[in-house]
Amino acid sequence: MGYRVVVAGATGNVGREMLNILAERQFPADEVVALASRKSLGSEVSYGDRTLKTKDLATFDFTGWDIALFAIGSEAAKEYGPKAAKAGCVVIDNSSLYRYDRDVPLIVPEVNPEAIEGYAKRNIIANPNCSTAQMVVALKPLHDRARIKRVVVSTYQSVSGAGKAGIDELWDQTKAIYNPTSHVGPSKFTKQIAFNVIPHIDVFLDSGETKEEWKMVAETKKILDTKIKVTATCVRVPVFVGHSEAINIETEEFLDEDEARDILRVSPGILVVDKREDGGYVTPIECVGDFATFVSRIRQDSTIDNGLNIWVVSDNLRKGAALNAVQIAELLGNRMLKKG
Ligand code: 11C
Repeated sequence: MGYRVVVAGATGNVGREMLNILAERQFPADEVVALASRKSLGSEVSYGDRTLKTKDLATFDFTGWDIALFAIGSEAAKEYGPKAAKAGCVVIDNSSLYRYDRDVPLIVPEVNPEAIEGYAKRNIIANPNCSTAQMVVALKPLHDRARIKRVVVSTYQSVSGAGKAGIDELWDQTKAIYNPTSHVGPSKFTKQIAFNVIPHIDVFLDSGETKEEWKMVAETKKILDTKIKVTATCVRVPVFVGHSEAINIETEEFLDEDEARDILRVSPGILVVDKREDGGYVTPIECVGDFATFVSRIRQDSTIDNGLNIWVVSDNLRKGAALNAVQIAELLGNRMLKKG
């Protein structure tokens, strides 16, 4: 006997990936339903070799369903999260709404799987921000070995992090640059994204940092260790899929770069590609469609006593969103909601 699984927001980039990954990983589902808002109602989505017709999220009865993967944004999660949870369906929510709630576990299965035990307080589990997820996967094994004190991270985030509108804007602007009769100005982004980079993701906070930067700090503390200091600069780049991060790490104990590479090579969810030669590292275009978090450019930072630099790349729609959510569902199934 398998699970009855809901995917809400099934027509969006993340929702579609959730369906793909449930099928690819052969998640033990007896039944999968795809939900969408009224405006996408009736559209069809793929689930393995099947096609599902979307149903209405607004009128859906969650009673009798085991797990709901939400890719519907904070506003909708506020309305439908408690409704599903109350009906006994465990919600795995990809929005930021519940991430900082003490009674909601925020989980990256390679890092803090034990947090799943707290799921029943609200019947809701939060999925982290994409830039945090891939970073903590890489930091965890290094922290276990040498205790990380401080992290300085600069991100290079793809436009798919801003949804379909972000993808369309990069595509349309790029084409328009080659066509002198057309012009596509900024709309989803604040400045031209084609052939440019923008040091601004999400809203500005009073501190001067952006909310995306704040999320990397707050979420790393909640998932990995409250004592780790993180400072982030988050930048949007003209890449369709795949977030990259240049991470500087200061540890309490000395960690040699060769040992760090060996540790990362055998750590869950990580693939090390680190040859010190032309092309001996991973770029975002190569990580698209993959499950792994890739780590390259592992090297000592000799400006401090215990410093390392690494380059981390992952598919933001997968490890940064849909894959992590499905891994949480697997964890929930294996440890808490056993069937059969
Ligand atoms: C971006 N990281 O690249 C964002 C997208 O809190 O789940 C995901 C936002 C979030 O724009």
